[in-house]
Amino acid sequence: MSDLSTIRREALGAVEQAADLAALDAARVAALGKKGSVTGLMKTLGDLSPEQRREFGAQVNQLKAEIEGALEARKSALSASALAARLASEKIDVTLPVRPEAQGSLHPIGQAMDEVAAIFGEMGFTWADGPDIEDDWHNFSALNIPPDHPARQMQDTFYLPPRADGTPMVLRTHTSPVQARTMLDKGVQKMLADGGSLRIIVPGRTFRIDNDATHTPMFHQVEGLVIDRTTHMGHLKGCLVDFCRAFFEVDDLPLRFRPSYFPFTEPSAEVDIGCSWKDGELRIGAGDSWLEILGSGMVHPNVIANCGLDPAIYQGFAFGMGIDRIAMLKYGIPDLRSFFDSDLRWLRHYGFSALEWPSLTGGLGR
Ligand code: 2U9
Repeated sequence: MSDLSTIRREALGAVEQAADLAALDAARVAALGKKGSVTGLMKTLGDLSPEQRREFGAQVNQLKAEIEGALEARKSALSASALAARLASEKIDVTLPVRPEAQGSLHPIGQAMDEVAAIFGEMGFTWADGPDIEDDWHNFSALNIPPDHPARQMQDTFYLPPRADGTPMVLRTHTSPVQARTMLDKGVQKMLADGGSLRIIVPGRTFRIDNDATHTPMFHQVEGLVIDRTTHMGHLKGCLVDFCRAFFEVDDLPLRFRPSYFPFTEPSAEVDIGCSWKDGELRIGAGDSWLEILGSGMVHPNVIANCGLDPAIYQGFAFGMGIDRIAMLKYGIPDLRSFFDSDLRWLRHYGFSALEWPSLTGGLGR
């Protein structure tokens, strides 16, 4: 009897004190396992008289059931507290702000191109692309640049090995061959014949043999072209006035159109914007100085004819500007060559958010 109550106390105590599932299993084995204390009591039953066996057997069975119940209860308690501990330690605060991700930025030249595209996009222009490597006909001849023109000279133009058929090849010296290719396109010619207007801008890389403080051998241009039956010099002026005021974000920006000469336009005009200098700093807007920004003109009838259209029917204007230059002016970047150094500190300083697309309504710059 004293055995029974000692075994009960020890077995239930071990169950109660088990701090984890492993300790609980050890308590189970100690009482109910093959060599356990309760199992040991079961083994003594055979030595008892039938009467004692009935009475003592019932007590041992009851003890066994009691221990099993205690084991089950302790097991649920331990599992519940283990779960509670895990829930507490793995808690996620969904209200915390997200960690900042390292993010790249847009190069000022790409930004300037996107801003220019946003402005001309509002005026109905689409973005046209073409190859960096051109044949001599699209880069020069189509544009009314004669064979002896200085721009064709070896010192100015990167010549590449000729094509298999002997055609001289160049790195394009301007984006103009893209306009020529567009005018030659049969679908575009049909659209014009049906009474439509061609309005494209051509942003892209251009190449000239030139390398000093204000020239790099690779630079960027945006050119534009409008062709239909009625577009005239007044449209050219209105379009470029609107563009310059939108791009430099100065509503009353004065513009000056100066007569000029390009082989591909007649008449031609260079466009200056008003500015002033104070303590060596440039301010764009009405002032006592002028900055040259654009070249422009009415497309030369020879160019219209070279590009497969009848100059007696079609006319229009074209313009061109250096993107690197207008980006330097707008963003206050003093050195042209820094654009192409790939200096990460410079890029972080002058770069633009890749997630904010420039628009006239949403804002052009940062
Ligand atoms: C076609 C017809 C006409 C493109 C034009 C300019 C004037 C011009 C320069 C500005 C500075 C180039 O970046 S720059 O060096 N461009 O002044 N470009 S009109 O005229 C065209 C082009 C293609 C078929």
